[in-house]
Amino acid sequence: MRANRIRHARSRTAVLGLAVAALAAGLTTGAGPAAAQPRTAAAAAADCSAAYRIEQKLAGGTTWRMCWRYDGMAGLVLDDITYQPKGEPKPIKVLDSARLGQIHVPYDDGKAEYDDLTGQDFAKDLMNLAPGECPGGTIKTVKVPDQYPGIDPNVKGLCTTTRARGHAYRMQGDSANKVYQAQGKDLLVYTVNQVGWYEYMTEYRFQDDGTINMNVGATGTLSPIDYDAGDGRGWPIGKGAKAQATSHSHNVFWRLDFALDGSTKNRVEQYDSTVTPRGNQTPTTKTVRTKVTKELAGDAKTYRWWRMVSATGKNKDGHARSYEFVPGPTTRYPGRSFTKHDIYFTQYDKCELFASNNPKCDRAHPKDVDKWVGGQTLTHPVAWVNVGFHHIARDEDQQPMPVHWQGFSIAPRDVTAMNPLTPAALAGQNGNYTGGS
Ligand SMILES: [Cu+2]
Repeated sequence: MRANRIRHARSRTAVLGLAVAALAAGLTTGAGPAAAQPRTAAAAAADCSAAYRIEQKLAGGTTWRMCWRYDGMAGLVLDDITYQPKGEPKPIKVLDSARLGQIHVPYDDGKAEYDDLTGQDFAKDLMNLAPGECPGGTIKTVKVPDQYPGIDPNVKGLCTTTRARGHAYRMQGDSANKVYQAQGKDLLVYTVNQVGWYEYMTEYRFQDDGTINMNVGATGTLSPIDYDAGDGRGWPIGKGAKAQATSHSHNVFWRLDFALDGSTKNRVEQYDSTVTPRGNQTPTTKTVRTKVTKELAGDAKTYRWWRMVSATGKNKDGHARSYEFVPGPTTRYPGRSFTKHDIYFTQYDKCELFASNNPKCDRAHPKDVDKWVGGQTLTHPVAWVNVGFHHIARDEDQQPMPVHWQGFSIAPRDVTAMNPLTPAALAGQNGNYTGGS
């Protein structure tokens, strides 16, 4: 514990020092701090021995399996994620890998801008978890790659546990007292990483119905060096008009490499619905599919959604398996070209790992995700999801700061022929089952 305090006190000082140095040099981006740090060696091949395997069978009969590893910049990476609901003879592959792609933090006064993953030691500052914050679960020891000398690289930092999420479904049966209901369970996998005064929770929740939720929560402490924004760029959090915490954005990117049914040759589809008013008659709504065959910078809007479709797998109804992107609330930051779009689909390139200030290419290559949308045909699409949160501090943010969450889900669409949690008594009710009665 003591070592940890020293370590984090040191890294906070380091962040502050570098930020000040960057300001003194007239820099307004995180490029300075990033350049000052050692580069991480290329990721080693995934080790999926027992210590790196996560397998959880949930109460509803669904089993999730995956491998975890820890990247020197991205932090927690989940590989080879499969979903096996009850009744499926073998695991159904969903993702080759799920990871954060960046946390970009620009301040409203224009004086600071950070790329937390590639420039601020996000991964190195993995936090030890107290037993009480992983109730009913297991805290695994993570070895942080390329840790600074003198700092213990082994951190009890990865929690895997299960959590209740309330109703999975409810349905009144034919007889008066028959209620079909089930309480849903999630497998929860998370880490906590400190950046400056913030602590970020990186959460993956795997539901027993096949949905995966990916969220980042920010908590910890408001940055105490930024308490002087009195010109509409901050909010007073001390007595009267004192201590104006500078507002800022947290723009979080996730990088998802799908491999539905074990193949990376997935197809991307966009759906748009148009509602047509008809005077006093009920309006009609028509939904149109657009195949996304080339790289895309996608803009969310109402009545628009995307899905990733398996090139090979079909469910028992003969429908192509897919996962649908379900957006969470977002405030899209228009200040940088890479944050201007909500989702990017790029052709797989092994050096494209971070959505901004990507340091992983050893060849001339653009640094930001928007520049990777260049008209290539998508034969192996990688999805980048961008969720922004504009943080205007409030009195309640101290102290500690309540967790504020941002994220999204991917939900199965036609992965199974019915609700994977369907009780046996209703298993025949697929399609037009009431037609004959
Ligand atoms: Cu914030």
